[in-house]
Amino acid sequence: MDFSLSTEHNQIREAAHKFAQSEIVPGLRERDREARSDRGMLDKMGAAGFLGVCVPAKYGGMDADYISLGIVCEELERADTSARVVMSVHTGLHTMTLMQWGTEEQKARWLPDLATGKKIAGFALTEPNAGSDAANIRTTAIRDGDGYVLNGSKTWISLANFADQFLVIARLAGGSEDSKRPRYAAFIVDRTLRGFSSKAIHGKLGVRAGDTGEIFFDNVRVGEDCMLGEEGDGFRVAMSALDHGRFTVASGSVGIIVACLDACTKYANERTVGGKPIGTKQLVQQMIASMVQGRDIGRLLYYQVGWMKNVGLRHTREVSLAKWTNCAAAFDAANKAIEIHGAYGYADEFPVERYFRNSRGAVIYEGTHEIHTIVQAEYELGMRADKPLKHTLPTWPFS
Ligand code: COS
Repeated sequence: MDFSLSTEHNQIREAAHKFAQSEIVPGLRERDREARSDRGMLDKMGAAGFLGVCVPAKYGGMDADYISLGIVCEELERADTSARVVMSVHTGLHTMTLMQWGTEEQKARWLPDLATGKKIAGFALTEPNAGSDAANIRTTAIRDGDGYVLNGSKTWISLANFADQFLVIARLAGGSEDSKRPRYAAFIVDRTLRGFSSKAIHGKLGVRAGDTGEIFFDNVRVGEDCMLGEEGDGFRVAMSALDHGRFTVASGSVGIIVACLDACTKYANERTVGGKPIGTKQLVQQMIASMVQGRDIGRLLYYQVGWMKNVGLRHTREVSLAKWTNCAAAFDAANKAIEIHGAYGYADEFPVERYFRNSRGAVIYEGTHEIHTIVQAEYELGMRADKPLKHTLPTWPFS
C-alpha cells in the first residue's frame, strides 16, 4: 500500500492553488454579495487545463489521473465553491460520464471541446418532484423517426444559463411509459436546439457566485446519435454520473475545511483575550483539532476513491461514504470557524460566513445526508449490492 502522492499530484495542487489565488479570489466577496457569476472564469479554467484534467491526451485533456481531479477540486473549493461546482458538473457529471458511456464516435465528437473548455457542459437529472427520488422524473422522450422529442423541465441545474450542452435524463414515453417499470434514456442536448430555454434561480443561501437555474424542453428534437447508452440505460447513466459528481463534491469539501483552518489558525494566533492568543484556549484548540480530523479523514476517503477509479474498481459505496462524511465535516468545520471568529465570523469581512453558507448546499445536493446514511446502512445489512457495470470509466494510465 502506497499513500504517497506523486510529483505530478503536487504540481497540480500547486497550479490549482495559484490559479485560485489569481483568478478566483480577486473580486469574490463582491460577486458573492451581488450574486453575480463570472462566465470568464470558466474560460480561464478551460485554458488552464483543469476542465480536462482527467481526460486522455488523445482528446485534448491533461491526461492526469482521477486523484488529480480530486486535488483540483480541493484547491478550487478552498477558494470558492462556485469554481468547484464547475468541475463537478462539467468534468465529473458530464465529461466523465461521456468517457464511461460514449461510443468512440461520441467521444471524438464532444470530448475535445469539453476538455479544453471550448464548450461548457451541465447535468440535468433533478426535477421539481424528483430529487432524492430520482426515478420519479417526468421529462419525457418520445421516439420520432431517427430521433427523440423531449418535453419537460429540470431544476437546480448548475450552469443552467452558461452551459452549451447538458446530459439530460428523460423517461421514455410511448410503449413502455405505462409499464410497471419505467424506462429511461440519457441524451446530450445542445442548448441551441429549438424549444430549449433556461431561467436563473435567485435568492440562494450559498454558492451565490455560481450560476444555477431551471431548464425547459418544449418539443426539443434530439438525434438518436445524441443518446448515451441504449434505451433503458438512462437511470444507470445517471447513477454512474453521480459516482463521478460525488467524488468532486467529497474532495471539494476537504477544500472548505482547509480554508476554515487557514482562516482560523491565523485568527486564533492573532486575536488575544486577556493578553494571550485565543489559540492557547483549550476549547478553541478542540475546534481546530476537529477540523484537522475532518481534513485528514476526508483526504484519505477521497484519495481511496480516486485510486479505485484509476484501477477500475466499482466504488459506488465508497464514494457515497466519502461524500456523506466530507460534506458533514465541512459544514461542521465552517460552523466552528464562525464560533472561533465570534461576531467577526457573522459578517463578510471574514470569509468564514461564506464557507458556512456554501458548505450547507453540499449536504443536500448529489444525494442528501439522509440518502447516503440509508445507502451505507443498506450495503452493510446486505440489502444493497453492486453488480458489474455495463460500461466502465477508462482506467488510468490511459492507453
Ligand atoms: N452505476 C451504474 N449503474 C448503477 C449505479 C451506478 N453507480 N447505481 C445503480 N445503478 C443501476 C443498478 O444496477 C440498477 O440497474 P438494474 O436496473 O439493471 O438493476 C439501477 O441502476 C437502479 O439502481 P438501484 O436499484 O440502486 O436504484 P434505487 O432506486 O435503489 O436508488 C437511490 C435509490 C436513493 C440510491 C437513488 O435514487 C439516489 O441515489 N438518489 C439520490 C439522487 C441524487 O443524488 N440526486 C441529486 C442529484 S444532484 S446532481
